[in-house]
Amino acid sequence: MSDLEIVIGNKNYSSWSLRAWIAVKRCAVDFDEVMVQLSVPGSRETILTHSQAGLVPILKHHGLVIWETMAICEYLAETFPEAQLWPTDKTARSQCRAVANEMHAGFAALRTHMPMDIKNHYPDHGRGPGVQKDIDRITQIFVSCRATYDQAGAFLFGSFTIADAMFAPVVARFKTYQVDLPETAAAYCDAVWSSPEMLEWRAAAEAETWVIKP
Ligand SMILES: N[C@@H](CCC(=O)N[C@@H](CS)C(=O)NCC(=O)O)C(=O)O
Repeated sequence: MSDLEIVIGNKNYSSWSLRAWIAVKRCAVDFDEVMVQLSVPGSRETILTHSQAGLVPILKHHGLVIWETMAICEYLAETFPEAQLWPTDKTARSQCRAVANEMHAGFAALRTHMPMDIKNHYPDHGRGPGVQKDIDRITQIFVSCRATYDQAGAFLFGSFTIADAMFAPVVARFKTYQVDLPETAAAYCDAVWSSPEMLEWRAAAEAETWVIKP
């Protein structure tokens, strides 16, 4: 049993859980995982036994309970600095924080009309009002970050950061709903999609049998 525990929802569907989980994985420390099956009778009551906010993900460490994905990511970055979850360079860090927070606070149309559903493929679905505008802005972020940090590695700011954790479920949505992207943005999505952590999460999502109807 580890002193670090993450409470998450179904891996096929819970986009916020994926963000926090992938950040924990990048810290390369032992942790326990508790899964709460979402959208079944009793889900909310079970989550409430872990956190009064009633949402996953939740991180627990030495008796401390942290809810909200960005707070979890910030705590991980402070507790495990060797993981370099934020870029070390101040300029890059400011931009990384900006895009990570933009994701956390925005893109409601994309989140509404293209819910994460990792193991399925819906090429003709999800193009609801406002979705293309969100896709365009996200594409702009991907292309601009890759243009700036191309030499430093395959992720938005070179090596993997909290920004990549925040956009990991967006990459999954782009795969499920077959969103056409310019070459550099598509290459970035492939880098996230085929990263070891994402492969592990995807395999677990594929193995789940629960179905949540939109
Ligand atoms: N603002 C929260 C959002 C978390 C959230 O909405 N989690 C969803 C799952 S992805 C949830 O717990 N839903 C409760 C439920 O489906 O019962 C965060 O950043 O962590």
